[in-house]
Amino acid sequence: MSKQTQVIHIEGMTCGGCVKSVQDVVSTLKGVQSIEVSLEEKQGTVSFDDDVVSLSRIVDTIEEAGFDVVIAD
Ligand SMILES: [Cu+2]
Repeated sequence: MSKQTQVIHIEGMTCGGCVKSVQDVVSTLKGVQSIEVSLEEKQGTVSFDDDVVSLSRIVDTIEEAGFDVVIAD
């Protein structure tokens, strides 16, 4: 596999600033093509190249920013 899109559930976002924080930290990761975050759905859709960055690295980055992540299948 290389390019893939994953939907993740993000807990702890309360406002647009939180959404921006998540988007900002994830977009700085090498290998991430895009991330869209919905505050209402508590969900993020991230497209990335898993030859360059792992999903767990992305999850760790979001958690380091102060949010909790649940991977949806
Ligand atoms: Cu906030």
